Amino acid sequence: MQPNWLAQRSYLTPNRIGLSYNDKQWTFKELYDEAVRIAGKLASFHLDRGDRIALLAPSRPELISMIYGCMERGVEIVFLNGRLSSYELHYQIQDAQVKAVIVHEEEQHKLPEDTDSILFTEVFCAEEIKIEAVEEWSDDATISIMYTSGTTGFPKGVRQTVQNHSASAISSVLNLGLRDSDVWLCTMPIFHISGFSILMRSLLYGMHVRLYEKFDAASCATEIAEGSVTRMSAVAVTLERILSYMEERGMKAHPNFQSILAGGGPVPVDYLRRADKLHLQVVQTYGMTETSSQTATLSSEDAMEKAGSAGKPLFFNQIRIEGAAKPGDEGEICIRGPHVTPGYIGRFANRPAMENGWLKTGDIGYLDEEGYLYVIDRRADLIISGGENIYPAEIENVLLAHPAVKEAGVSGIDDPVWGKVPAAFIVLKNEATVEELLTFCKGRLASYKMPKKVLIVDQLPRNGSNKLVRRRLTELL
Ligand code: S0N
Ligand code: AMP
Ligand code: MG
Ligand code: MG
Ligand code: MG
Repeated sequence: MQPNWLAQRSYLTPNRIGLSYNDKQWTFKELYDEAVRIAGKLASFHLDRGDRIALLAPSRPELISMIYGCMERGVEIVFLNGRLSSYELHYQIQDAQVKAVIVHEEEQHKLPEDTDSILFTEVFCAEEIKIEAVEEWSDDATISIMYTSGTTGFPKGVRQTVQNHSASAISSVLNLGLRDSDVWLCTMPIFHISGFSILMRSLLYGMHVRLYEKFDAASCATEIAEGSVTRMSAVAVTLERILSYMEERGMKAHPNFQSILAGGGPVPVDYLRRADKLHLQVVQTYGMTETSSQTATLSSEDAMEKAGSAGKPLFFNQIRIEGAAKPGDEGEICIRGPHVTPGYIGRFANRPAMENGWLKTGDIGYLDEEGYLYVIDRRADLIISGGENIYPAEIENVLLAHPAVKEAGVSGIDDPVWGKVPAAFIVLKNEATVEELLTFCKGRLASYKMPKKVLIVDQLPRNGSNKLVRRRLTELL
């Protein structure tokens, strides 16, 4: 058991700032009092402990209030990615069997038409029912559920428990350190673990989160140069935008600023060199939804010598390379630790996340002589575009549903802006234009998943057993 984090944080450091947004700020006591009020309002919708809801909203203070209110009430939160199509959201809402979808009015239009939803304003204006305070949380209670796309094209809902989040936050701080003056800039989507983990760290450390609704290079660069924030999380694309902005204006990182935690995909080594010139420390990390964020992290003093590495495991975590006999041998990266999810919900509820206690990530990598991890290839065909994951099968399934399409294969191609983007290779059985195919995909796929190139071909590369060989698709370009 653990004490209710919201109550404990408010009890320990009531007057510290827990959140700021534009020119407004809130203490941990204010955040907790609001969470208690919202928990009472949620009760008036018959949302009880252990129930599951889905949440869709922009990253604004009212989202944070709603999240903390849900945590206070003890309801499991399924985070919906606001970039997804209504078709994709429909799948997740159905799969998660949620009791309610709570949606910010501005994003209601993104939901499938038949969705029964509760608006943010309805919750905020509801009658507050007096409920008994929950003093303790059990370690295996699920706080959050995030969908991560899968090789089959069917995304899996990953459970993230009290233990997962606390283990992750504690490991992180043992590695990065903490000062009273730390302020973590959060521009990452809260519906991804890259963003939500910042809130969990805030509650456990008593740390101020500076929230932005959207990533904006100018504001980030200014905060970094002024030292008004001390940490931030980024993916390669956002890191690059900050670097360019600062370089163009001759800006340097303020000595108060500690580091940028960069992950969600590989970070080009050249960015680290550019960051160094701006006195900006970049800490590379390897993490995922199934591990509630960081598993391995490379300290900035090792950044140049071990360029390209994702570092060593955090204190409670272990990394093993499947089948590797000696350092340098490549194989599947397997992870063990208290931060690893106990498993999935919905249609994957019966599929264990771990094998003999180890999470098999599907990523390929190796450990060098000193035990530094190098991630060399994404899990089975995964395309990472600007930190958003895309599985070829998701796009292929949609294309195959078009009456003119006989076969479809999707593969990632290099892109100067997003890192990788999807390209589709199609064999037709009836006539259709590329425009028709793209229009068909539009309502069904998030726009970042739309194929950036579509090629009509005579046949797709297949192996002896007639299986599509995605890696050879780009030879058709
Ligand atoms: C890069 C971002 C900020 C780009 O968004 P931006 O610039 O705000 O775009 P919009 O104005 O919304 O849209 C304009 C057009 O651009 C398209 N678009 C947007 N994003 C993408 C994309 N990623 N790929 C391709 N196209 C994109 C829009 O569709 C729109 O096009 P049209 O006009 O055609 O509709 C944004 O993408 C972003 O925030 N990316 C990061 C997402 C993220 O957080 N990923 C990490 C997920 N992984 C994890 O959470 C696990 C790892 C982890 O925990 C971690 C990761 C990083 C750092 C730390 C950690 C940690 O361990 O703590
Ligand atoms: P997600 O579950 O959506 O958070 O995606 C996690 C995936 O992103 C991992 O399984 C890796 O494929 C990839 N990834 C995360 N961090 C890194 C990194 N530092 N280097 C290379 N790939 C990474
Ligand atoms: Mg994912
Ligand atoms: Mg951030
Ligand atoms: Mg990702």
